[in-house]
Amino acid sequence: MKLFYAAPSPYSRKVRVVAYELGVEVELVPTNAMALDSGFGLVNPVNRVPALQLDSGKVLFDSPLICEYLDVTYGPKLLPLSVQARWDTLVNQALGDGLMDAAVPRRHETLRPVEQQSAERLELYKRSSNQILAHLDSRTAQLSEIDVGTISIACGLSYLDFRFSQDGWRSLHARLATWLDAFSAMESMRRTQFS
Ligand SMILES: N[C@@H](CCC(=O)N[C@@H](CS)C(=O)NCC(=O)O)C(=O)O
Repeated sequence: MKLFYAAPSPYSRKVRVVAYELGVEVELVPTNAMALDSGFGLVNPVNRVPALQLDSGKVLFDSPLICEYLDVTYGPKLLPLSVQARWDTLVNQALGDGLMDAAVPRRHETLRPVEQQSAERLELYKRSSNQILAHLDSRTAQLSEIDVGTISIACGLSYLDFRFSQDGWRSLHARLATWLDAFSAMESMRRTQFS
């Protein structure tokens, strides 16, 4: 199996951590999805990383779908089978993805020339992050399992450290920061650090 990924992509990291926790070996294919001449659209028509190409040639994309495929095929381990726990895990995954969905476009916005940046957009991205951080901080005690949800949250928070440490989210949400530090000690997190 080939995983088309980017080292700074939090969605890619989520899938890599899930694969590691499941003991699945994937061939990593570094991919710059943003390059207009990459040809990556022939692999993934949505043109985003991560994308998982199975040995059959079939390509799966969108990180929640890839994580579900991996857990159904090599688990179950990271997506609970009982209905209530599964919903809780999927909600947590959506919260982690929500952090990424705000932080990744914010990063792209900040890379544009200053005079072309939208102050309103930047504010909206920050608001989304801040709301998710406050929500998670009040629920840190419930983040006790290692599953797709907590992996997504950890990757989303680490991405904030990677790109926006100047926000100082750690000092505002000390419980969540302590949780992330403990989670990040796992081998799967240490082996997939952003670069
Ligand atoms: N919902 C997608 C989001 C993936 C995504 O946005 N990936 C970014 C990199 S972090 C990307 O490939 N962007 C390229 C583009 O938008 O052209 C997922 O969960 O996999």
